[in-house]
Amino acid sequence: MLKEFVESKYSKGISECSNEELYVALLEMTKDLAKDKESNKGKKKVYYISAEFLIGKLLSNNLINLGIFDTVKKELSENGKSIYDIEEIENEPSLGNGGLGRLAACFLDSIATLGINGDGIGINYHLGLFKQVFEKNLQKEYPNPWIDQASWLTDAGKSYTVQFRYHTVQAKLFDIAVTGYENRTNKLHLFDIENVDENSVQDGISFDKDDIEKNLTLFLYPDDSDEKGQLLRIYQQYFMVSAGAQYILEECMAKGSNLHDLADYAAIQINDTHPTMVIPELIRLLMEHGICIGEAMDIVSKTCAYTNHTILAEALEKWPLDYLWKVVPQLIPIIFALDNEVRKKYDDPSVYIIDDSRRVHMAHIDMHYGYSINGVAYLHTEILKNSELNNFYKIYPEKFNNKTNGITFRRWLMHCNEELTSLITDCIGNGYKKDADELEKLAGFADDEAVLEKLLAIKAKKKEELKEYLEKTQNVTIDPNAIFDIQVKRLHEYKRQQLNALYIIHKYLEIKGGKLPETPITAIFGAKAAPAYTIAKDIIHLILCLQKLIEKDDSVNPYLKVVMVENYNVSKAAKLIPACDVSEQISLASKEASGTGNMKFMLNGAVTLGTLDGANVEISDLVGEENIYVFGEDSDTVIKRYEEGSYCSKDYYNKDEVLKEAVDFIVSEELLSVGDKEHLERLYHELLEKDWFMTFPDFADYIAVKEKMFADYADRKGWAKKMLLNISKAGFFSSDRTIAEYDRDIWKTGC
Ligand code: 26V
Repeated sequence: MLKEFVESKYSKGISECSNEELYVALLEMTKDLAKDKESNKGKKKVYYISAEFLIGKLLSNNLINLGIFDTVKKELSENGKSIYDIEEIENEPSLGNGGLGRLAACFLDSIATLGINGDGIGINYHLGLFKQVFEKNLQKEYPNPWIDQASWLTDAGKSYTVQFRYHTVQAKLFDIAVTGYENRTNKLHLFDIENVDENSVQDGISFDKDDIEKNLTLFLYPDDSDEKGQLLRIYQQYFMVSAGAQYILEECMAKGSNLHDLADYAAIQINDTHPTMVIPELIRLLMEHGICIGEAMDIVSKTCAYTNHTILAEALEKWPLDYLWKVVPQLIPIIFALDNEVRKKYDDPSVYIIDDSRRVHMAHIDMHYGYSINGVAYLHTEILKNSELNNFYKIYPEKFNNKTNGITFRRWLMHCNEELTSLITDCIGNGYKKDADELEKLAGFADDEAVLEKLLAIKAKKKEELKEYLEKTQNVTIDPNAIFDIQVKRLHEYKRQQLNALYIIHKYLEIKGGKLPETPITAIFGAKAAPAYTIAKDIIHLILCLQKLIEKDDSVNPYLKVVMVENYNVSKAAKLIPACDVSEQISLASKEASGTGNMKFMLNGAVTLGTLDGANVEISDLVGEENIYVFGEDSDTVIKRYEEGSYCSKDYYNKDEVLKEAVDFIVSEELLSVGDKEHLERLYHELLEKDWFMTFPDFADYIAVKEKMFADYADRKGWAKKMLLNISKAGFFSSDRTIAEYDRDIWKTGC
């Protein structure tokens, strides 16, 4: 099939083409095949609107979904070419920060796979998230361009006018085909301005934030620690929702909507608060179509639904009214009208949209004027209902619902772990690829020695592959016989990479003191820190310093290694996750809304070491206590301690010698000999004087449970059984299940 395409495009055979030529041919061929599966079926459409879609590389994913991956792979290899080499040519679009954006990408895959009529709406960032480079044991940020001549973007030939106070821009529409697994093709609509200047970036990732007409879609979430950054973010958000809303209305009207019945044609899912301005913008546009404000509010309230992805107060957007006034004055009267309605009905200032400091609470707009409010894991939704959003829950109990996150098995099993996919298929057949619940059947093999042996052999192979990859890309050597203990996710204090680092210090000191681990340990990290997040960058510095210190100490490195993977992204995740033994999910209980990495690891046969937070709670319930290692205080204890304001990290430090020793090591002579005083001292003081995310109270338990886990690892059969049971219970975390629930309870498309 590829042969004919290549011959007509290049007038030569596959074997004579370069990998670059083959990549372009495959890209074009895939686009054609995807187009054939586009569908107009369905009156009602879901519009999943999100500032982030962390789609990652698309070639193999699309080949799998179109059902031609194996054929293409074979055809290439018969001609001396490798699909894996060709995959490397593709630039990774980093159009997201982390879990939230990756979730949106998994959801698009599942929406198409389930045959639901649903598209994504977002922004075509030219440089996406920054590229992380380590220099002098510190994170440095560089631009990360991804759009080449040949790309997945298709110019849709449409544009919409978006009006700002001081600028008017054209929002050009580009589409990316979203292939469903053996099903229809949907679309990801990405809006862009016409004249982005990719070369205007100077010195790392700084650029002129005033030059809106050139820079609006240049970067994903540019540093918003200052006013200009925040204004640019408001520009980006309004740009996305205004163009998106115009597109939605146009499409619905073309299908016969008279706009009064918009809710019969559209369900708009607002992914976190970034797209919230779609609510006042739709009202404004409906009014332009002659609908009065009262009815417009009503129509929009039946069309929009909101997903909350965090309980961290600092992450909930509150835009100063003055900033909105500077960028989108046309929305101000509508926002006031929305606030007035709320004030008429409720006496409680905590549910007002505009607060006393003239800040607009974006989530409040969503909750009053959306018909559904969902959290992303059982515990998260309970916390929203009972504490964080309790005032809203009291008003609108019927709007609250839970939709535990999920991941697409096409990327996070079939693509990243072909060997495991084959083993599962040999055991239980192909059905689980479309009906993830069928994975349960695997539990029937828990005592099958041959299957357990094969499972261990696959893990060993993936570890060997990771070793080779890290040697090639980062020039570090790891021991494939060590326990691969992996924590990969954004760097944030609440995720507590610092707790893992304290364990490493503790282990280092033990080894120095002559107490050697039974099995060597390789601790692997991957994490980007927000450019302006000082302490997060200090934690990266600490980990890199530990890596250096241990690397050059031959008395320690046969037993313990640390590797910080540079520029952690979707492609690297696909290499790291299948090779993992121990999945670190150690956030402070109550703070991680769900997590989705935890699910990917589980599906690939890693065993979780975690707190009872986010979806870990559900993982724990499903696999049972034999097959997960839980430690730390529970969310009720943590929430209570915050309420009391009673936490004092020094009390723990003074009481616990082992903890004190580990913390003090951060500013020891040894570490300062490889590290930077300012960074290490700042982190040391932060922990000792604040430790806002309470690592110290969980330290002793973390060490005890981790030791138990490592001891259990030595019983290879017993461990393999845990791996198998984890895989067998992962079906619940398929995003197909999540999306089926969204459609059943919220969107009701009837597809
Ligand atoms: C954003 C920020 C921004 C500024 C300061 C601190 C801070 C802390 C957290 C966040 C996260 C915002 C929303 C988000 O990305 N949530 C993630 O959504 C995932 C998909 O639902 C979920 O699995 C993660 O647990 C959740 O953190």
